[in-house]
Amino acid sequence: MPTTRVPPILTVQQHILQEQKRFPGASGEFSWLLSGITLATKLIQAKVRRAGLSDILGDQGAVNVQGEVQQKLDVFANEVLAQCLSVRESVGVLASEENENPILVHGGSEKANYAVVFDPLDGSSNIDVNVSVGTTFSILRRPEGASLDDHERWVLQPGTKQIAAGYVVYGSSTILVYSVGDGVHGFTLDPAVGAYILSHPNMKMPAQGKYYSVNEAYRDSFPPRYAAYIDQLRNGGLGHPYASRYIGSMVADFHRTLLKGGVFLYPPTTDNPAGKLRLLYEANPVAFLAEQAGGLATDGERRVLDIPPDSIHQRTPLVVGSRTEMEAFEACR
Ligand code: AHM
Ligand code: MG
Repeated sequence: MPTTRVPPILTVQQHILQEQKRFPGASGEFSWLLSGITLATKLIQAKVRRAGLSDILGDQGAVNVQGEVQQKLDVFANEVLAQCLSVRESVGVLASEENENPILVHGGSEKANYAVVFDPLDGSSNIDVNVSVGTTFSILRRPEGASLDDHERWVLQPGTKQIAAGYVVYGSSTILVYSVGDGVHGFTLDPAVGAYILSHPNMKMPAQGKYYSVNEAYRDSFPPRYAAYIDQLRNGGLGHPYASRYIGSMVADFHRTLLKGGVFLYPPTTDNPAGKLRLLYEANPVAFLAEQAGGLATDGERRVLDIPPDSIHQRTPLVVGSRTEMEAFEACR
């Protein structure tokens, strides 16, 4: 009698338990912490999927710390992540794009060892038009000797200190991509069973791609180096003329760059001389994943992961992508 074979299934929870062996003595707390993120992103994606059917589209009528209008979904995503993470005892500090100051959780429990920094819903301008948005996160260990109420110190660490980072794209499917510094792994949410299943093990960015990704409308206000670089990409200087793709959600633009290669840029502009993207919860997770996948990330002058942060919502220019495109950018001065 023929038997039905079930292909091997690895959920993100099982994967995290395996990866946790890299943290001797972590005794389940790290996987419990990450399960807070997976639960929250499942709740967020459920809301995103039904956005047009419930009263969740549009702005909240408030402005966040960046001076940006908060969308209702921004606020929902922020609250869900804060709730799911603040019941994990190992989490001491949370910092979010949507909150001016870091939040101390558990009133400062001695058992708390980690800070989680996140952008709950990246690509807000795309929410109302049914285009991909995402969540980015970065996990940092409590620095040696940092007191429980010195929460800025927990968070203001360079990207090299991230012990895990990742993102979720709420796109045509929901994909979670994360790394604990041992390669990059992608999990697709199976909506029928509500579990993230390993679909992209050990992701590697191709050494060269076909696309560059930048908001070219601002080109006249980029420093001259960026315009020269884009010209080089367009005119075949790297072996072939590049095409362009720009979604306007960093997570989605980066996800394509990770899978297909190429380069994503958010340069300094006249309106945003330090770039628009935030170092701690946007550029750092993406730079960590890019390097883990064989790519590179720079602010134009320095490796992104080496930038010492001086404020929680600090912005940075970002150029991230495949080796060939990044080496060409370095050479373009
Ligand atoms: P957000 O976190 O408020 O959504 O802003 C970040 C987003 C990125 O996802 C995207 O790369 C960028 O803003 C797009 O900005 P622009 O419209 O200036 O191209
Ligand atoms: Mg955002």
